Amino acid sequence: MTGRLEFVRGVLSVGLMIFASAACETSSPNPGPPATPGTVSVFLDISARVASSPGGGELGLLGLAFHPQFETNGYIYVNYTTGSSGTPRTRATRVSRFRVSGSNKDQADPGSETILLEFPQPFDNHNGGQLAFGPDGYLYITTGDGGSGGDPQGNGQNLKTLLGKILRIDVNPAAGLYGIPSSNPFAGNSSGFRAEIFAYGLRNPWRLSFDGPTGRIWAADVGQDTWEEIDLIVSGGNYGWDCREGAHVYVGPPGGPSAACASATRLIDPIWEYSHDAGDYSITGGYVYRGPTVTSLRGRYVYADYGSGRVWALEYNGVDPAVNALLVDAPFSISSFGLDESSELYLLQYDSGGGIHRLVQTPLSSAGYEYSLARVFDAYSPAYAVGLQNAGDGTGRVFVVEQAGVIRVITP
Ligand SMILES: [Ca+2]
Repeated sequence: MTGRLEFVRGVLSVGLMIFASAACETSSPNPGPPATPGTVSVFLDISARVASSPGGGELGLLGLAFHPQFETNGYIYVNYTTGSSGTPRTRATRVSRFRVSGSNKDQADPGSETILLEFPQPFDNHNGGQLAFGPDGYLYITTGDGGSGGDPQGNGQNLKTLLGKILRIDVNPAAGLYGIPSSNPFAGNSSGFRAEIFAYGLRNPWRLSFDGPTGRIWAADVGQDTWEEIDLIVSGGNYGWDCREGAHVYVGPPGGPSAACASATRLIDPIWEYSHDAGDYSITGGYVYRGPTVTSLRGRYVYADYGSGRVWALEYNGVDPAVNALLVDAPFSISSFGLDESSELYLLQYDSGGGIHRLVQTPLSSAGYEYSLARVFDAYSPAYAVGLQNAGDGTGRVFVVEQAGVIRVITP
């Protein structure tokens, strides 16, 4: 469907497992983050410069990352869309750095913006938006293919554009705004390829995460009309779009594979894909669980479908085919996942009065576990939240990204 926004609110589904009833919320069988509100305050408000479409659109403040040395330098990085879709069209993605206000680590200075990257968005959908520092200290940025449907500009396979990629930059350059890591796959090329590119052939990689113990980079790439996929990202990898959707040859509609697909080789298939046949239609990438409370999920990649609200865990040992398990079927859209400093995993309910939830495991009398969701920080109903991060500075705070352009800090 041309112009279909997959980042739209889906049909609410009925909870499959015992779901966050009041009793369940207050009598969690696991220790973990309290269901207390914490203190919530505005960390950064840049809504006046963010072009946003909360309530189903894909524009907005989409990503946040803390500099690995945030505790000493106070730097944060954000990814947002700006500009207008009118004539002339000025819609663009920005990746910017901000700094905290003086010594106040509970507030960023809106006047401290330094734009590192800005590039035009030919259509309003597919803006990627993930920012994350890797264990290598470099900043990874996911970008969408520019939008519409079927990648009409062929951006995914075009190494001369930043669209449809995973980028990697050095935010601590000797000179300039950012540097190109010398180990980037196209560093120093003489073909006109963008040296920021780390991997390509992506459609709309809505969330990417690192798993420390295995060193793997996990990305969830939203599909066109048929297949949602999970990729393990490697340097220089071509993940197929728009030659393939998932592990399948892409023929459209709309459009079809771009001309570059005729000579594209070594396409990397996802390690997992699922179809739209059962009501799912837009993958929300998560994290490999390494937290303290949901012990049965340790080492498994937890992710969801935005549209159906279903949450799964994928087990992958690097050799055998991945094994997938349904955990819960939430009665709301799930926009993103996040971690606190203890690596506890949260998921974000996407609506005007959203919630922050975590997974709870309950042992079954026979064997195994069943899973439910428990709402936490429950005095705060984040409007259209799309991200949750910790600062890694030992304070225990978490920061919630609201799509309209506000970041709030929760001090437990
Ligand atoms: Ca792919």
